[in-house]
Amino acid sequence: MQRTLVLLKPDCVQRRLAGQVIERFENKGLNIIAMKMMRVTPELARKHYHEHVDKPFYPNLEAFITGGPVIAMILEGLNAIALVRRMLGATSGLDAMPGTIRGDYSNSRQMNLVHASDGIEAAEFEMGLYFSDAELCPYTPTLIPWLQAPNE
Ligand code: FUP
Repeated sequence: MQRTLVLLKPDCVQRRLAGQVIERFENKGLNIIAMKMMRVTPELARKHYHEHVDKPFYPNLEAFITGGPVIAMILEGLNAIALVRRMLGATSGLDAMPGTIRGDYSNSRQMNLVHASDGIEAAEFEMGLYFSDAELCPYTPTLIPWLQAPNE
């Protein structure tokens, strides 16, 4: 089992797509173990996007991510980090395959609706940025035996 940090970005909230996106994660069998609506501050944006802070597109990215509420979640599941990234699709909605979240709903590189951690280290770092341990509500879902056979 893995955990990953997912953000429904301001465009996702403003376009009323949060329910449809969350439904996709639930349908796949992922477990929501933390969720909250919040505003990303410029300080948090700089920490989250520390790899991009010096890039020319960063000021626009910061204005976008701080420009409206986001919904932050921690999703848990089998191979969840790579799985959620595949469900999102390529970074730009113009390149993402149909059937992926970005491919189905986004036409933009910046307004690509959803963020998800891209590796184990990033997931640990980002979960710590957005949530305290006390905000996590892990539980054992009753459908676990119906998601994967015991010998897989
Ligand atoms: P991803 O891991 O798919 O979220 O994408 P990246 O880490 O490459 O980029 C982080 C965010 O910066 C993405 F959500 C999109 C945004 N971005 C731009 O706005 N312009 C660019 O030229 C590249 C990335």
